[in-house]
Amino acid sequence: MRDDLTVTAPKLADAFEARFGSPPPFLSRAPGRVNLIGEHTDYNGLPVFPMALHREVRLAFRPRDDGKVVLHNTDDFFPPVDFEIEPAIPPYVRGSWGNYVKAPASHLARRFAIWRGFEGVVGSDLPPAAGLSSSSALVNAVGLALAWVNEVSREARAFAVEMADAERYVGTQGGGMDQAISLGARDRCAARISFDPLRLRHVTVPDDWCVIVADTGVRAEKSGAAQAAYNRRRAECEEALRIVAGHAATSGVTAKLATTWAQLVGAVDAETLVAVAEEALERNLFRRFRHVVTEAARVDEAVDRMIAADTIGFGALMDQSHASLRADFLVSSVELDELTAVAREGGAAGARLTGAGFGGCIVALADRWTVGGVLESLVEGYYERRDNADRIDDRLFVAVPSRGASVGPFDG
Ligand code: NG1
Repeated sequence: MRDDLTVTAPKLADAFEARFGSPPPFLSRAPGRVNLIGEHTDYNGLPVFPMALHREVRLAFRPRDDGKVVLHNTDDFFPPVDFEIEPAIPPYVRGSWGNYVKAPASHLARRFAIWRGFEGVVGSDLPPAAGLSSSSALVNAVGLALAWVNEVSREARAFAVEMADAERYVGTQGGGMDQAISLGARDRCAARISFDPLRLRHVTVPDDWCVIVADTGVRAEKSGAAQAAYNRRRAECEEALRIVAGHAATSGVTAKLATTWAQLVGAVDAETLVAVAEEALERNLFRRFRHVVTEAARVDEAVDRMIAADTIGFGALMDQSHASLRADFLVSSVELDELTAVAREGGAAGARLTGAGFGGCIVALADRWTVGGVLESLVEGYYERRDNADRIDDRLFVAVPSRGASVGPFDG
């Protein structure tokens, strides 16, 4: 059985000292995230609306005088990694956690000619492969440690673009949401993130909102089968865009040919676009297209609902998002559908899968009066029924909107 996920600063410092013989001088940390709405839109250059979690990856480290990276994990399940920094670092076998360490090293060596390595210990209280971006948090924490020891600029937005690029080393053609929110989040806020250029609009989460995260317990390893499914969705979206943009231009719906989703969505309202797409696309591509266009519209609507502290309205958009991800984008699962249904029955204003899907977590919205009932329903209606209620605090928690990543002296 895996170790307790909690990694306190003293525990991390002890692990470092036991390994390297003196206290750690530096710490980098990067939070995971829960995406409130806007799924499978980021790699299409359309907005998303996530918030950073209070759960994070923490890395205690000290610089080396050579180009080696030596990194131990507080969880013995993950073997130590040890490699030389160079512009094209050969990856470990597919699925190794060490590839998320090599990803920023390889990228920063190529982009900024970094040469100095570090040694350290990393720990995390984020469940892995659960759609909470543990992978991007790790990439960010390692990237920040490398930038720190090599004196590379770490301005959040520019660094997020680099880290999004860096993570593609592992083979997933992801968008930039996870790296951006993990680096750029503000305390107590969610952020509407738009792309090309990357921008974050911070929106305070109403005080009495409770964002519940519940893990199905089914891993969605994006280094495994889910990676191919994810990359296929991305390719389908590109093809759907190309066909619909062509059709819209030749039929006079747009004045000129749109080459990006943002141009197309900016030029024509969602309803008209869906009608054009229905004529131009075969059934599967049409469903992918409809999800992307309607989800982008829901993101902007959701930002307004949050500003208005309209819990019911925001929840309804979450439900619509889940329905669209299930029926049109085909990334839900029996467990995700069941967990969202139990959350709604327990009184949640809305619930949806969060992250890429294929397993992992759901996010549900409640307020301080309904949260107790929702949590109870989830325990009784899902976890206990599946005999899955051990370590419940790691599977089911209320997320605290938290600040983005940082790096500096260990006790700083
Ligand atoms: P997960 O699998 O939840 O970390 C992935 C992508 C995001 C985004 C979502 C779907 C990576 C690192 N993350 O998130 O960019 O596309 O799926 O909205 O590839």
